[in-house]
Amino acid sequence: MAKQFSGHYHVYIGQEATAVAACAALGQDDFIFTTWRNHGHLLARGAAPERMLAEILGKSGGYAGGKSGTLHLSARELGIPSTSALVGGALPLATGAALACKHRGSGVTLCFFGDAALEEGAFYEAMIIAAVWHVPIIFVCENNSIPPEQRKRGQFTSSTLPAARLADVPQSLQVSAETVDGSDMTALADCFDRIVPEVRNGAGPRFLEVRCTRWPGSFPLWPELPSGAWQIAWAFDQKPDRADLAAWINQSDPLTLYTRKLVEAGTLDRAQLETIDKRVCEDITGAARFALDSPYPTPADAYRHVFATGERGQ
Ligand SMILES: Cc1ncc(C[n+]2csc(CCOP(=O)(O)OP(=O)(O)O)c2C)c(N)n1
Ligand SMILES: [Mg+2]
Repeated sequence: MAKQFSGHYHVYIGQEATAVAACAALGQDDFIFTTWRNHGHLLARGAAPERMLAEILGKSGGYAGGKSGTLHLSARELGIPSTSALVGGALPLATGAALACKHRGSGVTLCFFGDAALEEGAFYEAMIIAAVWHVPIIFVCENNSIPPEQRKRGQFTSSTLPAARLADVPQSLQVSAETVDGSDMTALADCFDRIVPEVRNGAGPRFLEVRCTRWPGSFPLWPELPSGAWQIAWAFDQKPDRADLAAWINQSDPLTLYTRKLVEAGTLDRAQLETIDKRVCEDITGAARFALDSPYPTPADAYRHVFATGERGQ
C-alpha cells in the first residue's frame, strides 16, 4: 500500500486491546463513537477491512463511497453513525445517542476519545449533561500521552492537563470513574464485561481511563515502521532489532503480552496462534487488493447523498 494514500493518518497500534474488549462487551443495539483512530474501533466492531481500506483510499467500494476518507470512517449498520476528527467532537453527539437509547429503552453508547479531549469545553458539557440526564453512556478515554521515560513515579498524567489523575476530573462532576491498564487484555475484558451491563441496567454514565503506551513508530507526525511489521515471532523467540521497540513489545504491547499469556495458560499453542496470524495477514492482503482495485467515485457521485445539489429551483 506504500504511496497509495496521500494525507495525514493516525495508527491504533498499541491500543488494540481496548477496542476489542470494549466492543466484545457490546450488543447489536449499541452505538459507538470515535476519533481519527477510528479504524481500530471499527474493526473491533466487526467492520469489513476491505470496505474500510477502500474508504481510506477514497474509492467507491468504501463504506461512504469514498467520500469520508480516513478521518470520518463510519458504518451506520454497525451502530457507528459518525466519526468526529475534532478533539472532543464526538462526546456531545455520543451523549445525544445515549439519550436516544434511554428514550427507546434499549442500548448503550460507548464513546472513545483521546486524553486531549479533557481540555475541550465539549468534554465538560457532555459530562454534565450525561450526569444530569443519567444516560447510558461509557466515556472511554484512551490516555496514550506521556512516554514511559517522562512519567513521574506512580503517575500517568496527560501532557495537556494539570490534573494528576484524569479520573478525578469526571468524578468531580458526579460521573463515576476508574482506571485500567491498556496493555492488559484480561483486565480490560473484565472491566468492560462488568461496566457495560451496569450501565445497561441504569447505573448512569461512566468514565474509564485506559492507560496506553504508544508504539515507538507513532511519535513522528507521519507514523513510520520503526523495524518492519509486527511479527508473531517476537512473542516467542525472536527480538526486534531496535532497543526501544523491543522494550515496548515486552512491556506495553497488548498483542504480544496477550499472545504470551495464552500460551502460558495453555489456552492456545504457538502453532495455533501462528495459524490465526497467517489468516489475518491473508485477510488484510485481500482487503488491500480489493481497495486498490476499487474504482474512484464518478463526478456524478458528488451529487449523491447530499441535501442540496446547488441547482436553483424554477
Ligand atoms: C478541536 C481540535 N483542535 C485541534 C485538532 C488537531 N489535533 C488532531 S489530533 C490532536 C491531538 C489529540 O490528542 P488526544 O486527544 O490525546 O488523542 P491521541 O491522538 O493521542 O489518540 C490534535 C490537537 C483537532 N483535530 N481538533
Ligand atoms: Mg493522547
